[in-house]
Amino acid sequence: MASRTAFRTCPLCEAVCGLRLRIEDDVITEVRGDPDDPFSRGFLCPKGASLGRLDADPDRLDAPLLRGADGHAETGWDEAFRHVHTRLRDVIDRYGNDAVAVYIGNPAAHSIAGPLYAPAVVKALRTRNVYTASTADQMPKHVSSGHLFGDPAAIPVPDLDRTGHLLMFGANPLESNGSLCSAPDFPKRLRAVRERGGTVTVVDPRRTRTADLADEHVFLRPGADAFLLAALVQVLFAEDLVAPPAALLDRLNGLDDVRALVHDLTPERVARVTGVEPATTRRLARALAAAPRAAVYGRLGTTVQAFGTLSSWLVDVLNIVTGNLDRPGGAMFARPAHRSVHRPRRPFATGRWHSRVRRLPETMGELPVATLADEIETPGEGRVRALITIGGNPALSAPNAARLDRALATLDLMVSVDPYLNETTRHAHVVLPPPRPRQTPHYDVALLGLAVRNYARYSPPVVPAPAGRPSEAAILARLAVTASGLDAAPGDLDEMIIADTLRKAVALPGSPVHGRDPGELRKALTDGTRTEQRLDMMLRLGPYGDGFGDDPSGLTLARLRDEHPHGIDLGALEPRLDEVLCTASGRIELCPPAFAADTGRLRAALDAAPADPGLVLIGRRHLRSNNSWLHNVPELTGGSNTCTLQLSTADAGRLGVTAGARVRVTARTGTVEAVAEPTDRLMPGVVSLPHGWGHDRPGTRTRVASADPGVSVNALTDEREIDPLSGTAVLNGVPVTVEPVA
Ligand SMILES: Nc1nc2c(c(=O)[nH]1)N[C@H]1C(S)=C(S)[C@@H](COP(=O)(O)OP(=O)(O)OC[C@H]3O[C@@H](n4cnc5c(=O)[nH]c(N)nc54)[C@H](O)[C@@H]3O)O[C@H]1N2
Ligand SMILES: Nc1nc2c(c(=O)[nH]1)N[C@H]1C(S)=C(S)[C@@H](COP(=O)(O)OP(=O)(O)OC[C@H]3O[C@@H](n4cnc5c(=O)[nH]c(N)nc54)[C@H](O)[C@@H]3O)O[C@H]1N2
Ligand code: SF4
Ligand SMILES: [Mo]
Repeated sequence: MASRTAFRTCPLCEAVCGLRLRIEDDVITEVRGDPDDPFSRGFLCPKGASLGRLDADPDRLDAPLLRGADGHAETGWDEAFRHVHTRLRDVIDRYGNDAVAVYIGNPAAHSIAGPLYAPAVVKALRTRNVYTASTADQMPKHVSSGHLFGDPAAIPVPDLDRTGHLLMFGANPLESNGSLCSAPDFPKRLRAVRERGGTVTVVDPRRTRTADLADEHVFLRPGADAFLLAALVQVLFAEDLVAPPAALLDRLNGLDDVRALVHDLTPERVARVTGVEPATTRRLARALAAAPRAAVYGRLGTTVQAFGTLSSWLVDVLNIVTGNLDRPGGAMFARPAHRSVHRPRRPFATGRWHSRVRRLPETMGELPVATLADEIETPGEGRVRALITIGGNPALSAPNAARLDRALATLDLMVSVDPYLNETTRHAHVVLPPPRPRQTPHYDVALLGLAVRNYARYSPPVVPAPAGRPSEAAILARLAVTASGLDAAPGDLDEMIIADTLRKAVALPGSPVHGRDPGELRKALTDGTRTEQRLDMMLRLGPYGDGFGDDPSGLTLARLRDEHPHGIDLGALEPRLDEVLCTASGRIELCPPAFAADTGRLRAALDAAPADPGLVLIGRRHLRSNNSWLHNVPELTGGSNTCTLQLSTADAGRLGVTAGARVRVTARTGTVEAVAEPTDRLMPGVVSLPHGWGHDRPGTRTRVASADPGVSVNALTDEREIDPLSGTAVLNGVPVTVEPVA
């Protein structure tokens, strides 16, 4: 048996760990952490360890599927694309471009193909109906950064390895391995903060495993982050603890506006909604101000809630007013190797168009996934009749997903680029499956800009895809060409993108290729596939690149791949605010008018808060799970990874619910039944269901997942509830009732 070792990045979560694979007869037979990866240094979690089993999953699709009267049947690639072409043209000709919607899911952010080719599909369709998982996730952070810094992609990360004080809101990296903060072995990095004498504080309605590791855990009512964060800012101003260094102050507009805005949001006033003792709030604020190197970090708990944008903004307000933005040990901007610092910038704005039915504003070219069902169901001009999904499972992941699931069944055409026939893709008329992970190249275009060290790694495919099997990049390129209606080859798309990028780069003063001939530069890109050539171009134009010969020792794809197969460490994060800032004023806009206006809604919610808010539901992530699609790997199922309703022991006693009993959970949108798990880890008044379950639908082909289906938490979430500034779904803090099942 031919056995060899291969290296690649784990594509499963944001921690971007390096893997060492044993390959026998072209199959992955063992997965270890890559000890020579300078960033992950051999770390591996159970999900990464099971990549071989995921890769070999017999339920993965090996050929395109066409839906007929008797369900889905395999077909050839040409036949599948002919079908897409004919039916897509038909919808566009009859109803116009906006009748075709796109939904791009989470795995599209964990590949080369997603970031480099999904935008081309969107562009080719010329539709306003663009949806992604971002509006069920991190969009508030983009909107916040867009307004504050001018660039929605400029999201500062906590400088984990150097901070002396970490204040975390709504993040559970011991299960999730971190998000909007790529840090392999996040747990070890957190422990190290304490080992070097620093402190870690976790603010969460649930005492998580991350909270266990912290110095302090503070219970906070779901959805109340903005109130607590505003009170922290208020204390800093009131106690004269606001002291940004002169260099930061010089780049700041709106400091006094923020002071005025929060002046009355005292710890005492907000305590009735936060559930946090005023003395605790004051102590947290003082400790943050006193720490020489501190970072505030907020994640999913702070974004998928009614005040997601205000919370995301106030996290950075705290980092800025305490002088911790853009300094070692504080909140810093990564400098990814593939993103040129010389690029054309457009002013950031949201609401450049609105959704048809609910008039919700566009953010980053997207409409809220919370309104996709409205756009499919509501008659009239511009109604969505066709949907293309790329690596997404909105039939489980979207708010009120049960409604969306029903709506998907009514589409004239649905096309899914996805390796599984699951809850979403079962509705697809055509399923286009990408090859297996071992046959797929990898570079983290989307995640390396959020890493706690500057780092890059390229993984070529470990084994070639079978003959005739297109890569995901090739599938998306062909889909883009098909959607455009142009008579072009998929490779023409790459050529157009390369030409366009080079043309802009040579025109930009300061760029390493300013003034050069784009045709000559194109000729220098000879390495590998066209996808690899595009990556080579990005790296060479990037901050460590060779500038197409300008700096002969600089990075190229060949150098990264051949000389650094375990990845390259490009150093600790460095201050780079001036490189990042691109607001119209050239300064940080600390108090954007839209955010100031939204504090009116915050105050109204404070005044209207009932004395007894009843039970509210939050989500939960398990270490051996990944959103909706790892439940099909036998090694990862069972044990603690089960779909139970957690509730506080106090509430369980009050409701007469014992461990293992069945309970019925009811919200405006629906009802589910689950097994109860009373725990002292949840604050009274809060219940929790993990997300990504509900694998009991007919017509799917995920046999392991279907055997232990669980229930969908998104049968209970409400598509009407969004954070208006970002269109992001409110997935936490959902009002529910719980009763024992007789
Ligand atoms: N094992 C595993 N890893 C994953 C995933 C997975 O499904 N499984 N998913 C990946 C994805 S897509 C993402 S986006 C990341 C998410 O990464 P994290 O943000 O770390 O994810 P969660 O574990 O959902 O943590 C959110 C925390 O917020 C708390 N919370 C809920 N509501 C509130 C609130 O209103 N305020 C506050 N302060 N806290 C609240 C929850 O109790 C929970 O502990 O994880 C990624 N990694
Ligand atoms: N109630 C509640 N809802 C939530 C959340 C929550 O915490 N609570 N979390 C939200 C968050 S953070 C997120 S990111 C979203 C996720 O929402 P989605 O992205 O819609 O859902 P996933 O479960 O990540 O689905 C991934 C899909 O991609 C497919 N896939 C896997 N690998 C590949 C690949 O290589 N290529 C392609 N093309 N497809 C692939 C899988 O088969 C699956 O169909 O869910 C959100 N929904
Ligand atoms: S932490 Fe994330 S990237 Fe690392 S091995 Fe686990 S799933 Fe893969
Ligand atoms: Mo996510």
